[in-house]
Amino acid sequence: MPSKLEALNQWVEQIAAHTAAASIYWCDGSEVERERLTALMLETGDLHALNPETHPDCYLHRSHPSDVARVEHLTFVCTAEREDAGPNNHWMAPAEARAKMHALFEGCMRGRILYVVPYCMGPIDSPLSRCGVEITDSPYVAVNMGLMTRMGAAALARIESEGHFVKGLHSIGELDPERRFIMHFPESLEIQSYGSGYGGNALLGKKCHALRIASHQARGEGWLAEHMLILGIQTPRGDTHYVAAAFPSACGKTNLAMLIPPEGYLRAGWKITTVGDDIAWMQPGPDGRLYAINPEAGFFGVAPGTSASTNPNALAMLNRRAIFTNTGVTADNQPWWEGLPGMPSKDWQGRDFDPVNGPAAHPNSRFTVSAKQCPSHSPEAESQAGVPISAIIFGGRRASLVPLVMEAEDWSHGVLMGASMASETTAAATGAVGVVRRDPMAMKPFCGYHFADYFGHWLSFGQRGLKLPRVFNVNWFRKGADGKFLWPGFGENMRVLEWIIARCEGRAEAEATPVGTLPRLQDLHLDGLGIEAAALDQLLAVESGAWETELGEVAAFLRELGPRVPSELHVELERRRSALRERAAA
Ligand code: GTP
Ligand code: SPV
Ligand code: MN
Repeated sequence: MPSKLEALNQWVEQIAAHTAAASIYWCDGSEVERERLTALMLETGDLHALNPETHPDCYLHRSHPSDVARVEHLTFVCTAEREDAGPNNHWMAPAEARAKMHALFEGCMRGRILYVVPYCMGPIDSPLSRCGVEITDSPYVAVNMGLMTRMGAAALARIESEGHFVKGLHSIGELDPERRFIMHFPESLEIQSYGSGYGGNALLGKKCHALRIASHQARGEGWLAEHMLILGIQTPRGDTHYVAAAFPSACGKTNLAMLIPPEGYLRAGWKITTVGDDIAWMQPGPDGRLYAINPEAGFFGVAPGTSASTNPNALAMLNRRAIFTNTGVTADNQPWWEGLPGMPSKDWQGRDFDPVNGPAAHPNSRFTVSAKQCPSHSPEAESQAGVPISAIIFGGRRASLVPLVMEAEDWSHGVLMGASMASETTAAATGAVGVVRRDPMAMKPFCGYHFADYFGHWLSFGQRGLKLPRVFNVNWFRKGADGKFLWPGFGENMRVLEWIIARCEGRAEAEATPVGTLPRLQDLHLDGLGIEAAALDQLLAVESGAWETELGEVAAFLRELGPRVPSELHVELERRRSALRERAAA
């Protein structure tokens, strides 16, 4: 008997029969197993070994060229009532979705091994953690789940003792974009994904479980499942503040989570530690503060742009025991992407590199690696209770308008700030890149229920008598007239974090504006930064007219979400709009 849990065995048997799998393999998460599956994939060509001297135990996976990113147009939330999924999700009636998926899965694993992947999102012994089982016919998915989650025997033991788990069913199918769907059934805690092997579509513990399903559960249970990094900031006085930050896909979470402070800060005794780079589950603790865990155990990070100058911590963790997906390679078989020194020899499709074909690495090429390999990895990532959050930061890619940093007046204003977020689209999802769209709390692709209800859930935390974090908004991506970024970003973002922490400690000055409270130039620590005064003025400017237009668009966006939007949010927004009008008139 593979498991002590009869319901699990029965489900596996039933899927194996329906998909006509050749055999069933229960993953135990051991090192021997990882080696065995890796050897198998080297044989089938799913993986290519990289240079064993420079990159021991590192492999390259080249995906199908049409299967390189999340597919939001093929991702559905299948609630009984259409309204519950909201206008922010694609919806399909559960019965229709089940019938469609039943037909696709029928016989799809003929000749293939069915892998049973038990996993735990969060530390194995934490009451905040949740478990799932993914059935997949992809050994690449099984091995990636081994890096990204607590996968195997310990997770299975927890599932057996709890008696319930999120059911995830996945097949790469034919990798045909016409036969590709990612279906979520939040009301019965099920996920069915067909036709893609790409991360967010196929590693079901990540976006499907830890965000879409978990956000739905969190609403019912009074907690938050968010698209947020978690980092620790140790101050020269020796205390540590934890910060959670929501930026949309490919907008800088991994980079901020692993930040190395500029030299002067290091000398003064500042230190950054990494708890997570993509997802945070947050819950009020007994002291009324919000406590966060990172449900993941690894990083599935964007490769292009990762370099010794932008993210040395990431580079240092990627020289062993890592999987690269859709990067290029150098002549001596090292992984290569735009931003690294040297030259590519082959591109992400395995062709001889030719700039005519575009970049050598796919813009959404990624690495998978255990979080423990990161030099800034925080031991608190294993904490059962999670870490107390002092500040929540929202941010996006905005070439204009949005200042470098501002603080919300209070929790309701902070919720409005998050709900008002917009950002340029990136290569993390298929479709146009660089188009500004509304992406509230960086959850547009990931919220498993109606955004109006989601905003209401966020606001409800303000009514629970909690010691909530302060809320901020940042923008590293403001551009000047020459089209270049005004702010150097990366390690220099420490200067903004310092002000944020000082605000949390009640030590920093600022100036209130209708859209948020901003530091004045003298409130930021800017020595040695070497950017022009005019650029700094632009980065810290709040232009009334342009903001009136922006908030008019936010009002239209909230109206489009319909009558379920809490009136408190409308009131908060109108207060800001009339203050802007008064300011413009003055
Ligand atoms: P997902 O994994 O898709 O959720 O993305 P992420 O939010 O973790 O994004 P990541 O940190 O991987 O950054 C994506 C891209 O933005 C990379 O190419 C980075 O080099 C770039 N980037 C990150 N931080 C900064 C910054 O401070 N300034 C600038 N200009 N670019 C940045
Ligand atoms: C994102 O797109 O936000 C990611 C990568 O973090 S994926 O897991 O593929 O969704
Ligand atoms: Mn993400």
